[in-house]
Amino acid sequence: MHVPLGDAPTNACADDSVFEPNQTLGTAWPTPVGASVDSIAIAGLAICPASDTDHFRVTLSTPRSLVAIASWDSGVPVKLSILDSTGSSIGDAIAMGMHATRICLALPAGSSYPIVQTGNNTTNNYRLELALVASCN
Ligand SMILES: [Ca+2]
Repeated sequence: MHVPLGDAPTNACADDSVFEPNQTLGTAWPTPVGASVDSIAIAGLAICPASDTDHFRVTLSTPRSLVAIASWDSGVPVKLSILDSTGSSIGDAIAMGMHATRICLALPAGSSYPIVQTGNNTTNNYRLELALVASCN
């Protein structure tokens, strides 16, 4: 969703309109991970407005393990989860230090959806890293 200037909160939200709208599974931003690359790092993302939830899609031709890390410079933590193709959560990231949260999960072939939100009615900017790895062990 592109937020009109008049509705923007007072802190500066990064402009991630190139990835928006991505509020739903159906509008999830299709990452190249699993297709043309094994990893990607995206900066300049924002949970903004506070009700924002960002969906990203990873589509695999064979089962792979995925590391997903969301990180931020200051402010409230963001929450990172991975949804399956039906929209059910299959894993939640856990804190990695004060300014990042991480999950490694074995994914099936097909589409899975890393999602990011704050979940506490606040905004924040963040970065997202996704990387296919040999194993989570
Ligand atoms: Ca966003």
